[in-house]
Amino acid sequence: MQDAITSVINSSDVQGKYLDGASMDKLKGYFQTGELRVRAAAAIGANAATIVKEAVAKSLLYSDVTRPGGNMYTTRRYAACIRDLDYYLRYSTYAMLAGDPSILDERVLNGLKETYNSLGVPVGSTVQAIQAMKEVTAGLVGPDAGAEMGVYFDYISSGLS
Ligand SMILES: CCC1=C(C)/C(=C/C2=NC(=C\c3[nH]c(/C=C4\NC(=O)[C@H](C)[C@H]4CC)c(C)c3CCC(=O)O)/C(CCC(=O)O)=C2C)NC1=O
Repeated sequence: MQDAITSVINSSDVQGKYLDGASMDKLKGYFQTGELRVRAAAAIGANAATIVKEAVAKSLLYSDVTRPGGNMYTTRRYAACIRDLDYYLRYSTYAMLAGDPSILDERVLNGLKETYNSLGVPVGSTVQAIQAMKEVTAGLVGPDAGAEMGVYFDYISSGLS
């Protein structure tokens, strides 16, 4: 896993150089938003179950996936879906704190599409639910931290699509 600091240092190291202006600006931006990130992570952690519940209500409830024959139908599959959304929220929060999406590639997206396809989990509905979490989260943490979280919700969405 990388973060905003190691990613800038690694790419300077590959060139055998000190950090250039653009790298310094990246780091400055990251440090300046440090408190914002920590505060947002605390708010999300304290409200995770509510975020997931509201996102499900906005996107999946009373749709085809929750009806008999749908992939979320039966308590077991409903619970698996809620658990997946909680993974997406928690790992997006980690990535937001790190300022880097690599943790999503390594721990979430690796092999996920193949798993979903083999189980018939609908990717379109999953992406809708992730986008609903993005809206609900932004409502909770405000537009600046919300936009930062949005980067990682979108990263998972496009990784699945
Ligand atoms: C931390 C990394 C990680 C991820 C991401 C993960 C996802 C993941 N979701 C799964 C299943 C599942 N995922 C869903 C999710 C959904 N179905 C829908 O219709 C909705 C649209 C959607 C929720 C938004 C469902 C219903 C299953 C169970 C499918 C089945 O067994 O038939 C499975 C198969 C094994 C299992 O059931 O536990 C995995 C591996 N596991 C992990 O360890």
